[in-house]
Amino acid sequence: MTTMHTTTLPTTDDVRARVRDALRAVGSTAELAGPGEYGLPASTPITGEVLFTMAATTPEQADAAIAEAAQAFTTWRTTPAPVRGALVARLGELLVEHKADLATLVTIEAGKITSEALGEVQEMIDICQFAVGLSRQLYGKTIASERPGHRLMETWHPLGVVGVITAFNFPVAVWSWNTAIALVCGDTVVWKPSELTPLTALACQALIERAADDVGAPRGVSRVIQGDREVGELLVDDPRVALVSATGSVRMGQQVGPRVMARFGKVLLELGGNNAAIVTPSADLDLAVRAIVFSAAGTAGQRCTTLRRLIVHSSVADELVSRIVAAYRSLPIGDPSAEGTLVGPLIHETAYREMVGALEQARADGGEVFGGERHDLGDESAFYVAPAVVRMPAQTELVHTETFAPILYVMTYDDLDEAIALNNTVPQGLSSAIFTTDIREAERFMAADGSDCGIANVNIGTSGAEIGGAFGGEKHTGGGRESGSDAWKAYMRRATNTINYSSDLPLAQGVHFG
Ligand code: UN1
Repeated sequence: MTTMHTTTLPTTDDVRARVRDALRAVGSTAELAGPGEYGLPASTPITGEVLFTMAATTPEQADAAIAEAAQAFTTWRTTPAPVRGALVARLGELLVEHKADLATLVTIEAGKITSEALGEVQEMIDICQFAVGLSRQLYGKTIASERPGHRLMETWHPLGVVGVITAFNFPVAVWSWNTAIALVCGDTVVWKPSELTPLTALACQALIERAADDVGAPRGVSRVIQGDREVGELLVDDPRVALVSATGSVRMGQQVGPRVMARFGKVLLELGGNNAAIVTPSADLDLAVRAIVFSAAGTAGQRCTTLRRLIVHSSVADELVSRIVAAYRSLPIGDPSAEGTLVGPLIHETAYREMVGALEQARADGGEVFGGERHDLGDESAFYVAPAVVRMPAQTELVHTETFAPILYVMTYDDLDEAIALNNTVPQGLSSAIFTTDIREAERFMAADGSDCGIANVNIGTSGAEIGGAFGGEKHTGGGRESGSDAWKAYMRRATNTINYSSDLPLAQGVHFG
């Protein structure tokens, strides 16, 4: 594949200057030192180089951050929810004002193209608006009591400190999904961002502190701690942290989940995906090709919702694959901050090595690989690759594994039951889609014996969900739900109240006692 996009990469010094400007604009006063000075490097996949270094949070500082959040909780939990909403409303305003600054940092740290980086910040603005409305809608139920003169009801109360652990690929949106909802629910937050994206975290922290100052909320409502895995483990093991909401790999979730549960903390896990789309003979192929290319090659294949498997009816497979390969050939690959680029870099060399390894295995399994080669843009430590399409003879063991890179495996089917079985026969259960104009097929896909994923779409791709729905998936994806719908319930505790307004004491279930 010979996609040529003639952007040259910016110099690392140029990228550094953009970071300084963006951080200054959002009001961050964080100290940034040169490479080699401190333990926590801030790099960019655009050139693959270290931009700055920062001091990682020490265990003592992390302890103090959790203590501050726990202290803030003692007043925040009784602050009326609509007043809490005012803080999130202010955060939303600041995000509107600084949308471009934050998107610049997302592009620099995560390598997202500008449009997708702006979209990620828009997702933050959207969740803030949702959460502000929610701050007046934290409804409980009133339930019919079996006893005369009694009333049963549910009340929802804040949980405590929420530990938020996020991944590099959505360095700001996932923090905001958790934080906006947690704050209106009366919780306070301590955030451990990916060690690959410390700069965007500094910017978010500056904005939430400004918002807190502007509305008179304690800064302790939202703290950030930075560093590698050990720093995150402090949240996982701390009994003051009531809920750990973690986004990342299945392996990470397998460690975090049991550790939090062992101390009877709550967990909300949003882990790997291995998302498939079924393309039926009745599908609108023009629409399907556009949706598939965005879902599979967008964000250079580095979303948890990225389309990784295509299950195509054998009657349309050849045509569909050749149209996808042709579309892939025209995708401009290069500097994600340059206009017109559609595919930016992989996050680091390890991601590239994993992609190469998966493609080698695919060939060994009898797969036919289109694309996947590295693009040399003059910087050895940056990893730009052409997205790959692989026609597989079967859904092998390899296809059951999530490789966080732009590889789309294509399998064929003849019968819809077989296609749905292929969709479901992977350990992960995040997102899925069907392309069809046949209502029976669409409904079947969404029925109880259809897709087993948390997201099951019709005639749109697997990625790019709106914040209004609950986001998350089943099986190895972890079962958690974040952002919209009633996902807020995971951030609160429920009390069932039975109120006796009679002067008798009837016992439930007809029990007589004395
Ligand atoms: C993720 O990749 O962790 O649905 C989140 C989407 C985005 C969120 C992805 N709204 O693709």
